[in-house]
Amino acid sequence: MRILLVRVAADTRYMQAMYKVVRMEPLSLEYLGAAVRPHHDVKLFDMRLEGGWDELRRTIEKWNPQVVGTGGDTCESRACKRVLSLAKAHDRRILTVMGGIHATTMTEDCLHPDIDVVCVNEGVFAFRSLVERFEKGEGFEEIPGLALNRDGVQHRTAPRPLAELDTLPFPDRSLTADVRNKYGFSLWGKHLALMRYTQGCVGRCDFCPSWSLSGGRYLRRTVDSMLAELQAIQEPYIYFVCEESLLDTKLSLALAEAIRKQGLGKRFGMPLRADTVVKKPQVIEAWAAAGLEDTIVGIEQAEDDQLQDRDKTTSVKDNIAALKILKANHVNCTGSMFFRPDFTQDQFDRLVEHTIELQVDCPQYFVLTPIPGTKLYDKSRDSLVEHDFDLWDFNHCVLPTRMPLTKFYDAYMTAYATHLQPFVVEFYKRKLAQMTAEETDEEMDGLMGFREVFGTLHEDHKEYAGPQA
Ligand code: B12
Ligand code: SF4
Repeated sequence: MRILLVRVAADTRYMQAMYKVVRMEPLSLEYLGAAVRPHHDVKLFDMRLEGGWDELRRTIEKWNPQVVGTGGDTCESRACKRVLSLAKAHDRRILTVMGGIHATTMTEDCLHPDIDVVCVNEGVFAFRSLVERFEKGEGFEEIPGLALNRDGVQHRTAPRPLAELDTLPFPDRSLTADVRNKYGFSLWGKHLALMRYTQGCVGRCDFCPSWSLSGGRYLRRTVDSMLAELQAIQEPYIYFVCEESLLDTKLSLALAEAIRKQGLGKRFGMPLRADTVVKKPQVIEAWAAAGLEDTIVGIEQAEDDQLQDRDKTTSVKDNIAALKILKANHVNCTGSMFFRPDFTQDQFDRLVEHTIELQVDCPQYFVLTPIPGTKLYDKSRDSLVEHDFDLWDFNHCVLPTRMPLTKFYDAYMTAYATHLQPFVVEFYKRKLAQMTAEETDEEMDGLMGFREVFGTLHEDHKEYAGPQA
């Protein structure tokens, strides 16, 4: 069968700006490709790099796929639907499939006349069975983990148990061979590959869907499987798509040691909880020796009571101690912080001040968003003020603000003045020194593009006007 997998690009200004600097390989689609190859002919089309809607339409017309699959975040869900509508407009016999985080946590929103099948959670084995049965002309009711859209009604099949990570095939990176040199993660690293190492988290934060998606479990791969995949990756920089990479001390030490011994010369980035860093400084040390260069740490808030409000079990004390350990090991910390929509100017100022006290190498700010599949969504669904999923990108307010909208977004943009702090400038210098002149120009252009969008975020709201000044 001819199968077209599409990495969507949302049309919104924020996401378009993001794709210029944050453009990671479509790992989920590479997994799906591996699931059905070599028995089927698979093409992966990355809309961020290979052209927009017209080019996608031409590709569909020219290649005439029998199956089209796509997926994305909530803020990309409208674009996903449009991809599948384009496929159906070409030929209604094409089997259209949507998966990924939005399809998993808002399955009912994917009841759409141009979507045949919705894949809930892990997709590798579901997609393989789907394609096999479609080829034979058989029904899909027996395949666990799906929602089948028929005549305006959605039927759920049995739930699918999570796959152990070592049972998954390695992602098929040859599907992106032509564009791989364009993948990167802003300042962190160009020529960057993604790799799945663990899945799940011990945290139960109310704004995060990840822990419930893994059924509260922490899944991990073996050292042998990790090494085998690592050796096949050409890129020098690898980012682990975990929720929290180093929870398993014994495994983490063994993997770091094996990587160091192999002398692969790779650099690594991974997300870590502050309390993991604090409890396991020896693991950080071992990973720094193995090439760990960057982490993302959810600092989130400046006060313990605000962290507790979000069921975050790390504390301000953990955050302070974690930053010290990371700095001692020369590991850069990208700290993720969020502004609550109901923040006052003083609360904005306090969080920014805290970022400076902590000396977060690369501060990243977001707007607290009650994303589907979270406890926060359940708590706040009656207070939503913005229902257009295009704006659910963690940068627009979808809950009521206390400040007028323009003031809120002014304060939001002003927070990024932290990037002029000497310790952030040092981070920029370290990272830009690893780039070619051309990459530096592209990166700086991209970052300036973000600035323009950030200055006018309020203009994107059609539904919510905010309180009067
Ligand atoms: C790594 C990661 C990133 C990376 C890379 C992201 C990327 N898309 O390129 C970085 C750090 C850059 C990032 C950025 C962002 N992220 Co992010 N990210 C993650 C994380 C931790 C892991 C995702 C991952 O790669 N998993 C591994 C792959 C293999 O699994 P998968 O994508 O789930 O795919 C499997 C199944 O879903 C399914 N599947 C997926 N697609 C399809 C399609 C079909 C047809 C089928 C059948 C099946 C299927 O099969 C796949 C294989 O099993 C998740 C947390 C999570 N638990 O998902 C958050 C997460 C997805 N990110 C999130 C968000 C909000 C963002 C940002 C919008 C934040 C921002 N404003 O900057 C950006 C947007 C990036 C973008 N879309 O371009 C949210 C999304 C919530 C939502 N409902 O929208 C999550 C869930 C984090 C959270 N806890 O809230 N992210
Ligand atoms: S610590 Fe991070 S990954 Fe874990 S539940 Fe909280 S937000 Fe999610």
